[in-house]
This record gives sequence, structure tokens and C-alpha cells, in this order.
Amino acid sequence: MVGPIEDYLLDSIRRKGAIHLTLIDPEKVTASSSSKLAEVAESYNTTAIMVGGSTSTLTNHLDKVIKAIKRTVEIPIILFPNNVTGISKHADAIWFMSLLNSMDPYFLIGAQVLGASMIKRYGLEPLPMGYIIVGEGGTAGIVGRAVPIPYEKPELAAVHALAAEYFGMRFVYLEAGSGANTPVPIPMITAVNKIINIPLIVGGGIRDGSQAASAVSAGADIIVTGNITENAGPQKKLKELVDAISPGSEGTC
Ligand code: 1GP
Repeated sequence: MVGPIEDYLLDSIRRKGAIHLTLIDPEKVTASSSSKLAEVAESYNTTAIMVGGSTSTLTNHLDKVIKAIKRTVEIPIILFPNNVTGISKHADAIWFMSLLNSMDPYFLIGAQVLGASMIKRYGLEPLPMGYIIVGEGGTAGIVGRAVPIPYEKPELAAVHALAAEYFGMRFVYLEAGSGANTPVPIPMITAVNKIINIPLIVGGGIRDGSQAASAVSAGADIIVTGNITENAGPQKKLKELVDAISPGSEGTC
């Protein structure tokens, strides 16, 4: 069943054409710096804040970061967990994701089985998503024991994405890895967009408005950026990037 956060994301995509989500890695921030980052991102019309990283975070710190962001912004906070330790009851929703090209059943279904009852008890809205690691893959690829799909094999990414849709997942995420030297290539985004009917998320290594706009033209519905928000003095870049994705759009909350 589609819940209010999913509804909000879909409606924002409908209205704006494509949307931007800001990723905050709890390991790289303090509670107070995370709320400042989120505040700036919201003022630039990012649609929601994602919180998660590729290695482990103390639950206590994760809770503090999310509470601080929640006090500051009105847009939703969506967990982007790499394990059950990435779950916090203070968020609004969670990407309920399976790493489709992992060689380890734990990242396909194991962690999800362990986390499901916690998600229910906390009242987090699950957003079912197929996660596909491509190219360099970065830390997420190593930690998730993925065999990343090479950039020159867009057709392989496309059939992974189609399998996600046929499983009933409602989003697909093409992940190049945080800080990737080269973001997901346009032919790969085009091939995936052509074959699926569910929203396509693209992230990893996107550093400027023109890269974001090209990804959107090729069919990305949601662009995720992390590094450009976290690094010092990135804020002009972030504004340029959000504007390039959905030019002239109004605030969403
Ligand atoms: C990583 O796709 C996200 O999971 C964001 O990547 O940090 O390179 O923007 P960047």
C-alpha cells in the first residue's frame, strides 16, 4: 500500500518532472552540522532528506542526527540503511531495499527479515526499492558484496531493474557509489528508463547541475547527492544542482 511519504515523492515528481534528495551520512556529521545542512538543502527545494552511510553508525548518534534534522526542517526524512543498524524510530520512512546484485543473501533478504518487525513497531513507512550497484561501486559495493554492473553493460542494468519491477518493488536505484569518479553513464540511465515503469533513482558522483540535468533528460526521476552537501562550502553547488533538476519549481512543503 502506498503511504503518505511515497505519495508525496510521486506527487513531487509529477509536479516538478524530477526531484532531488539530499543524502546525509551520519558518520560525517554532528547533530548540529546535520541540521544546518538539511536547513540549507530545504531552502534550495530539495524534496526530502535521506540519512545513511555505507559503514556502521552508533544508533545513539543516528537518533541524535535525525532528531536534530527533524527539529529544523519540514520535509520528510527517509532512512537509507546499509544494515539493520541504520534504522531509527525518529525518521518518517525507510528505503526497504534489496541489493539486487549482491552475492551475499544477507543483503538480498537477510537484513530485511531482521529489520522488518522493527520497521513495523516504529511505524516507519517502507518504500520498496531495488538497489543496483554499477561502475566502481565504491564502499557500498564492497560492504554489500556486490558484483557491480560494468558501465559498458547498460542492458544488464536494465534487466536487473525490470526484475525489481516484476518483484513489485516500487523504485529502482542505480548507484555508482558515493564519490564515484564517473556518475552513472547516460546510456545506462536511458536503457533502464526505457524498460521500467517505476521511478528511477540515480546517485553517486553527481557533482554539478549539468550532470544532474543530463541524468534527468535520460530518464532519472530522482537525483541523490551526498558529497556536495557534506563538503565545506558546497552550498552554491547544491542550489545550482537542484535548480538544474527542476528549474523554477516552488517549495514542496
Ligand atoms: C551515495 O548515491 C549516493 O549512495 C550519493 O553519492 O555522495 O557521490 O553524491 P555522492
